[in-house]
Amino acid sequence: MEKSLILVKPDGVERGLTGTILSRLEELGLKLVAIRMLHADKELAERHYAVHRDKPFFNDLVNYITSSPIVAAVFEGEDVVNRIRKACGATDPAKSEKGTIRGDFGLDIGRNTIHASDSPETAAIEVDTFFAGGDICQYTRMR
Ligand code: IDP
Ligand code: MG
Repeated sequence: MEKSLILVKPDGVERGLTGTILSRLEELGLKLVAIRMLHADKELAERHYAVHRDKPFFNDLVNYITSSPIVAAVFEGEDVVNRIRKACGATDPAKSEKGTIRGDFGLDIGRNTIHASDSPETAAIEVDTFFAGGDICQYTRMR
C-alpha cells in the first residue's frame, strides 16, 4: 500500500498544532502507521533535503528544521501522496488556499508547518530516513 512521510515542522509543534494537523489527515480516512517526535540533527536534515542541496535556501532549510523538535509520521492509503499534498496546499502559505493546512496555519515559505512526500518513490526513501522497517505498524483502519 502507498505510503507518505509527513513532518510537522517546528512552527507547527511550537504552536501546538501537531494534533490538529494529524487529525486533518486522519479525517481523510488515511491510516497512521508510524509516528515519532525528534530533534533532527544536521546530518539527518541534509539527507532529508538532499534534493535541494544546490538551492539558495538550502542552509536556511536545514537550520530551520534542526532548530526545534519535529513530529515525523507515516500515513498509508490509496493515492495517499496526492491526497496529503492536496490537504497541505501550495508550498508558499501566501498562495495556498484556505482550508488547506498551509493556507490555514503556514506563516511564510520557510515556516509552512508541514512537509509531505511528493511522489510514492520519494516517500519510500523518506520513510526510510526517519523510520526502521519494524516501526511501521499493521492494522485495519475502520471508518
Ligand atoms: P514542498 O515542501 O511544497 O514540497 P519544496 O520545493 O520541496 O516544497 O521545498 C522544500 C521546502 O523548502 C518548502 O516546504 C519550503 O519550506 C522551503 N522552500 C521552498 N522554496 C523556497 C524558497 O524559494 N525560499 C525559501 N524557502 C523555500
Ligand atoms: Mg518537496
